[in-house]
This record gives sequence, C-alpha cells and structure tokens, in this order.
Amino acid sequence: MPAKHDLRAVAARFQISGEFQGTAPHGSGHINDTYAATFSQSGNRARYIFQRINHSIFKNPPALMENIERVTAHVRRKLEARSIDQPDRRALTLVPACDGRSWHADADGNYWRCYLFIERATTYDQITAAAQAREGAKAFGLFQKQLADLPPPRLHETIPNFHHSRQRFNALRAAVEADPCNRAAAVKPEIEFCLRREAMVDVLLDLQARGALPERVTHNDTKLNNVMLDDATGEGVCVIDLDTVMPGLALYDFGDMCRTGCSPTAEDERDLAKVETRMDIFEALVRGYLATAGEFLNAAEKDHLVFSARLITFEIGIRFLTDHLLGDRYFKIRRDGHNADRARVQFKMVESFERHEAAMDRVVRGAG
Ligand code: ADP
Ligand code: GN1
Ligand code: MG
Repeated sequence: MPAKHDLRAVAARFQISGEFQGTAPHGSGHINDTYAATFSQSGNRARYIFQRINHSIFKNPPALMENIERVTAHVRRKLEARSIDQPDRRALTLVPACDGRSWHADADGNYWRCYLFIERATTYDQITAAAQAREGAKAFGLFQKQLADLPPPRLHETIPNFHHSRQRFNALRAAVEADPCNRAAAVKPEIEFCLRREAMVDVLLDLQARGALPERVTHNDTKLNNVMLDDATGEGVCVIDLDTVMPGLALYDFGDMCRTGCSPTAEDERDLAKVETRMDIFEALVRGYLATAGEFLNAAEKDHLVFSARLITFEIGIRFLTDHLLGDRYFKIRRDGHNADRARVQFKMVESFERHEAAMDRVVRGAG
C-alpha cells in the first residue's frame, strides 16, 4: 500500500541522521496512521516509527504530546535509576523534531511524531499462548506501577470521559434514536442486548464516586496489541500507544486486557461460535497483572477484576455499535458492517464472561 502522506518530507523535519530509504504503513491500529521508515546511517539500517496523530479524535495534539513526553521521561528515569538494561526498548523514546519540540505540524494541519523503532519485538492482535497473556499483563501492571508517583500536575484528559460507561451507554441510546444511516432495525437484537444490561454501566462509576476506587494514572487502551513482546524471551518489553495515558481506573486497564486476550479470535471474528472465554488465558492475565500491580491495588479493585472484564468488553461493544449506527466515523473499518461485527464479538464475550463468572472468581481468589 503506498503511503498516503509524503513521509520523506515529514521525516526531514525530525532530528534523524543518515539517508531516508523508504517507508511503509505499519501495524493494525484503529486510530492513528502509523508508518515504519528506514534510514541508512553510516552503512547501518535504522528504523523509526512515524505517526500522524488522529486530530479529529484527539482534539489537542500538543497537550497529548506533553503527556507522552512526561510519561516516557518518567519511566525512562526509573529504568535508568535501577540500571535496567536496554532502556530504549523498555520505554518509548520520542525523537525530537528539528525545532526541538516532540511533534511537527505540517502545512495540512497534521501532527506528526516519531519514535525509535523497537526492534526484535512484536505486537499480537490475537494471542495464542498463556505466556503471552501473562507477560502482556505483567507489563501493563508494571506500567501503572511506574507511573504511580508521576509528579503533578494531573495529566491532560486527551479524550474526556473516555471510559465513562454511563456516557457511552447514553450515546448509544441517542444514536439509536437518531439512526442517521437507517441501520438500527438490522441490529435490533444487539441494541436490545445492551438495553437489558444498562445497570452494569454505573457500577464502577458509583464506587469511584464513593471513594472506593482511586483515580490513578492508567493506560486506558490496554488491548494486548499495545504491548510489545520480546521475540527471543517472550517478555512484555514495552507498553506502547500512549495517547490515552491519563487519569483513570486501574480496572479499566485490566478489563481491556481480558477483552482482547480471553477470546481465541480477533475482535472482529465473524464466526461467533469461536468466541469463548479461555480460562487458562484469564488465569495468566490475573497472575501476570497481580505480579506487578498486586502490591498497590486496594481490596475493592481486586474484588472487581472479574467484573471489569465484563464491563469493558460491554463498553467497547457499545462504542463499536454506536459507531456502526452513526456511519463508521470513529474506528477505521476495512469492510461493510465491520463495526457491527466487532460489536457482536464483544457481546458474545460479555455473555461468555457472565457464564464463567464463578470460575473466574475462583481464579482471582486462588491468585490473591
Ligand atoms: P494506534 O493508536 O493506531 O493503535 P499504535 O501506537 O498502537 O497506534 O501503533 C500501531 C502499531 O505500530 C502497533 O501495534 C505496533 O505494532 C507498531 N508500533 C508502534 N510503535 C512502535 C515502536 N516504537 N516500535 C515498533 N513498533 C511500533
Ligand atoms: C482503539 O488505538 P487502538 O487501535 O489501539 C481505541 C480503543 C478501543 C480499540 C478497540 C483512542 O485502540 O479505545 O478499545 O480501538 N482507541 C481510542 O480495538 O479510541
Ligand atoms: Mg494501538
């Protein structure tokens, strides 16, 4: 696929030595445009990641980049203080633009950033082994732990109320009522599935309002393809996709790991018969996450790990369904009905988590 943008010109605006050799779209994210670019530097090949920030979703890219600068520098300082090896592979490293900023705005109003490419590590849209789940969850838990003492000020909310499940539910209801693309009738069973489960959306928000669940610095987009696993050791080496790192609940992060890890399928699988909870993966996620986050989570957080899997899966399903009804304006799609397919997978997983609730509770008790 040819690049949509002039990446050579973009790359020239960053502090990179050597000769630009080429670029290609990279990864399978739904939000940003990501490219890998290759440079020749004194005869060696070096790769960089260039990303065009989706500014229709992230309304204030400079504020978002300020968050990422602070977060990556904080993690980096921690790694260096402990003399952890290969800090360049364990935290994203921003490459500065020629003017010293961490981003470049082009003439078309696009915002670009550049990271060192993390070599010899891979992200997986579908995980196939419990060890991958354990390592991914361990890395996300460590990430929360590393950011627990991020000095003030509070991070910018790059998307306000991102995980406000009540607002997400109300947005679905509004989309059903407006039905601008006349799609509601064809997804009536999916809409009814959501309406029957309305009570779920207030549970964590109420606990937070009562002070039982603390606000923390969280990642907020912990699908398992947002952590790079080392090709040689399998270790969760680096947490990536930091656009939504901001104040949130730890449970949102754990829930999204379960959403993306527990089903053996991709999140857009069309054969719903294959969508089921893998209990060995759930156990690996719990054990991996508690290995790094267990020491700071409070009792209410631990008590709601199982619930968070159901809630976040439901919430993301609601978002896919809402986007389908509104004409696919948010998530990138690659086929007609893609967002409806994604929503159906989430709802199938919600049902599966409901059926497995007792077994999942036993796993958490056994791991605690
Ligand atoms: P999106 O928000 O669109 O999901 P990501 O930041 O997750 O964008 O990047 C998309 C993909 O690009 C990732 O899944 C990963 O495979 C790859 N990627 C991102 N950053 C790096 C990096 N620094 N080194 C290597 N690969 C990366
Ligand atoms: C998006 O950026 P990406 O593709 O990792 C989305 C997440 C959803 C996810 C569903 C900023 O994540 O919230 O859970 O798709 N990110 C944003 O796959 O909306
Ligand atoms: Mg991503």
